[in-house]
Amino acid sequence: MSGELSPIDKAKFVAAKRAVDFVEDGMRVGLGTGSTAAWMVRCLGEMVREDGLKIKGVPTSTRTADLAREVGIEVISLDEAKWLDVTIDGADEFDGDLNLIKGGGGALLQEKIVATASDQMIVITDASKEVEHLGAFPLPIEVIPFGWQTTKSLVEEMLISMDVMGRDSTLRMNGDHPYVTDEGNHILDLHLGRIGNARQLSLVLNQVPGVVENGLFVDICDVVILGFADGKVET
Ligand code: ABF
Repeated sequence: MSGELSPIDKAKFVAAKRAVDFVEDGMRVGLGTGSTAAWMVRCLGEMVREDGLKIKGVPTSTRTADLAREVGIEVISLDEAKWLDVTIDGADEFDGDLNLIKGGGGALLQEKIVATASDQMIVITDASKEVEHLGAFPLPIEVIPFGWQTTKSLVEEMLISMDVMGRDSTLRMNGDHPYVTDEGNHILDLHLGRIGNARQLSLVLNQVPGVVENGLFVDICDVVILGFADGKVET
């Protein structure tokens, strides 16, 4: 499967390949979203088809659900699974405390729900995502469409009192139209530059009326698996 891959894709592939070693027969597995998670889904699909691995997959987006079915993984809903043995997903940033920024792929809401409903969350990524402080990557928050501009203003006002460097936010677009999540919501990307207290910011953001969830994953990730273009893996 790994054929002639670009260096970044090779790094993603080796991280994904290492992560699926944690998946055993009979497990209920949360399937992440993004290009790294897609490699993991393909690896699991190969194990299902060629080694007879018996798992049930709970996807974190419609695009992951489509890929999982395509590669032969039995897909069930989170309500059917009730609880998961492990979730494997990507990230946009991770810090030394394994706190994450996720949501670059627009799936943060389902990703956070699924990761939280798991015994273990494994992040698969590459060294470029490692940061000393979260925040250089714009923090995605999911907001309902009703009054989103008011929500945006309330969020920016709230940020004035928070330990962040920047306070601007932008509505994520999909071409000429606002991006729409699987749940029919919009995404605001917060250009914070540097986040001083991720735990506090995550709690306060979700108090703003209209905000559904934010892309800060605090105390959720258990292990980060780093892949490298030379085939090396670090956990
Ligand atoms: C997803 O993985 C998103 O939360 C995050 O933005 C993305 C990272 O994408 P990639 O693996 O393509 O770098 O879970």
